[in-house]
Amino acid sequence: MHSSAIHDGLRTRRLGRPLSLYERVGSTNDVAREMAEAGAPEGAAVLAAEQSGGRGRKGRRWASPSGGLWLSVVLRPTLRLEAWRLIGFAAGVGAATALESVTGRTIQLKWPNDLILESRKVGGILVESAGGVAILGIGINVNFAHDALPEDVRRGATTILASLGRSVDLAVLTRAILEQVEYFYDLMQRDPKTVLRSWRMRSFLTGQFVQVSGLHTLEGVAEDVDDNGALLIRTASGIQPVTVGDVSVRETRAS
Ligand code: BT5
Repeated sequence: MHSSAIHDGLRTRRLGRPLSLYERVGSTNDVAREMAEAGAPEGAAVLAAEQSGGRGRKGRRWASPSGGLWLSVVLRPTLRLEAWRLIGFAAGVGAATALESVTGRTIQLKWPNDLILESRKVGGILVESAGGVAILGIGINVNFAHDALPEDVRRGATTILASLGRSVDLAVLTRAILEQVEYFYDLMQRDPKTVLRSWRMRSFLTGQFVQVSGLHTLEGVAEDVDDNGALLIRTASGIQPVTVGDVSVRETRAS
């Protein structure tokens, strides 16, 4: 793909300007970080056909075979530091809106950063901040078969091709993502409550009995996400806000 395939008709002011395309990189977040250190403006973006060292949170591996959408964007937010954690929520709402418009399927969001299609993970978001810059990474399993994923992630994961039974146009999807993420990122700086309201409407966990492993392990019913982006869990000893951690849905409530 040539970058003009994405640029032609791109309706953003900053995101994707410029956009660098690569066949294969280690991690697009590392390439974007280097671009930011060399002075790239807010919105500069990197898209790779394949990543050999894609990563998730806490250094976890992110499988990135050819046919996926592996994108990173340089952001230079002028937010209070506490508000930086909302970047991932704005990006989640934007990416979900875009993916939904291109596929016609409902996309949910699983706290803190997963895109969910038919109860399985179809994408993830990784925000890495340092030195006044946030690198926003978005990964979506698009045009590759389910068995192109490593065996240990298959059970909880899906791809657009596997779910729809057809490919989608990556240039169209990339454009939609840049446009929607820009919209919700800008909205977040003016009106974070509205972004969080949109996030809650897509929440996969709300009402489910979950187990959280983070600083502490706890179990309870996921109630809501508060205005700081914390997940609220109703436990036997009351509502507990969770700011970091991983959540799994429990099939049955432990008695
Ligand atoms: C994430 O982390 O979900 C964030 C993923 C961000 C990937 C993008 S791609 C562009 C940019 N460049 C990068 O190097 N990264 C970003 P986390 O919540 O920590 O989830 C990681 C876990 O998801 C792994 O431990 C696996 O269990 C599972 N996993 C790995 N690859 C997957 C895939 N392709 N699809 C679904 N699940 C996957």
